[in-house]
Amino acid sequence: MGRLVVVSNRVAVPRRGEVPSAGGLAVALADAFARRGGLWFGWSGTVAPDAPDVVRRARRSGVDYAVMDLASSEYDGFYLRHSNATLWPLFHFRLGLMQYDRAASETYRAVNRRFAENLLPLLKRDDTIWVHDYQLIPLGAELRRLGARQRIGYFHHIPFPPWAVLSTLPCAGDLIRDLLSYDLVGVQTNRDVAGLQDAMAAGTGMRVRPDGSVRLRGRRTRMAAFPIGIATAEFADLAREQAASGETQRLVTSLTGRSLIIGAERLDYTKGLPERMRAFAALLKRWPEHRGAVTYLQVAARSREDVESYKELKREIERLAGTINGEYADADWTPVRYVGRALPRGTLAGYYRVSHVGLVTPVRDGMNLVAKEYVAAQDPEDPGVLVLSRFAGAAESMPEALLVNPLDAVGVAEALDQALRMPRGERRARHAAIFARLIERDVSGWSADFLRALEGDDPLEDRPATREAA
Ligand code: GDG
Repeated sequence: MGRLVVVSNRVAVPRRGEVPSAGGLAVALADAFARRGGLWFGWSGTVAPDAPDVVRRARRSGVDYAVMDLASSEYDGFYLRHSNATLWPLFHFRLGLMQYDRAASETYRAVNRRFAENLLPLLKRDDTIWVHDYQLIPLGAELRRLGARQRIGYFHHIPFPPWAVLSTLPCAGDLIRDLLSYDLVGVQTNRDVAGLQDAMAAGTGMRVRPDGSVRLRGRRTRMAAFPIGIATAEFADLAREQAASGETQRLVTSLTGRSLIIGAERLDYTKGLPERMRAFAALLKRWPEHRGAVTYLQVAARSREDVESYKELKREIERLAGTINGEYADADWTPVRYVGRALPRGTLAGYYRVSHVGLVTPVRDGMNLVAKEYVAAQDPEDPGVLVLSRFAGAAESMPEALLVNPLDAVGVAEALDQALRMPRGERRARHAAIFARLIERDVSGWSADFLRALEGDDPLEDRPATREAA
């Protein structure tokens, strides 16, 4: 078996002796790297006015890392503009927020070409290459252009919209044709497979075969769903330990017996934060018995602050939190507690465990790992209730959560009211069903499934589009 070569936009090289960061891709790939060794290639995170075109190498815990810097103009065109202000809103169905700039789309392609040129000399003939996410869609095509013959797979972490949405991007045809350079294109859910196949058929005019593949000049590109999971058992252990910590107990004491609703995410307009604040306000307005009886804690980690729409979002959420508190607070009760920065992973795990409701209501999300972490963190004997947007990929495998439309403030408020009153027996039954699935389909299973399919021993024809639907 050859090496695994992973390419992702941002690569955090662990410091010497440091354990790779908990959560994220590092955990998902740890098993595969440990089994077969490998190389992780991508952007270092450093921006320099005229970044020299060099690749820096490091070896940590059996994994080779190779990273390159971006020049300021590349960071602007490739990252800030085309990736974050064009593709991110487009793939999340937010056409009103999408900005398009021809020069930035050319820089996006040029950076993908430079990634390919720098990666090619590091490759061995029997490597398996796994490319991650929308910043790098053209990378497979650029590698093929340079002669790469290895198996190359692509996993798309965010939603895949149908052609009617995707085609609003002037260069959509190029992007969809780029996908034909991969042997396998993985997405999160059945809904995304449908979007991808629709875009593939309409954008290229090619026929999608019943097995979910297309063929072009002797290459077969397969398309299937691989719903990403979390390190379920580890997160459950972490939450159990942290619940007893002084920090978590301080939170519990501060609630003075009130119920806790919790939300935590990157501050991003896809996560539905203003909509969620309005839903909480609707709960207090329509069900006065919850006034003074429930506290809503929202953690919003700063993200992409160089992009204008993110600055506006931050101001809007701060205004909404202030308005709700101004209207409903008492001298001894603040309805909304807003923390505008990231908290340590363990702290969040402990907070999830002592809360009564997890409120996860993105307006669109590829999967949403917070929903999975929230369920994993609960005490199985007395679990909290997950209120989840039906537009998160996670909803496809969590029918026992209270599924809501995040745009319907009153509907979300009804679900909150139901969650706050739910009897313990029902909470336990709903939690047990979801938790069993999270254990069965955890993150190491996800990467193993994808690689098995990419390397050919898994006939996708023999199974439904997602195993979770089986
Ligand atoms: C993309 C897709 C897809 C959040 N706040 C804090 C914190 N987090 C952690 C969570 C979770 C991770 O960040 C976020 O993952 P999500 O899946 O929720 O969202 P994205 O960052 O948008 O990720 C998404 C994912 O890729 C994987 O394929 O599910 O749909 O958009 O692990 O716990 N961590 C800490 N402090 C915080 O305040 N430490």
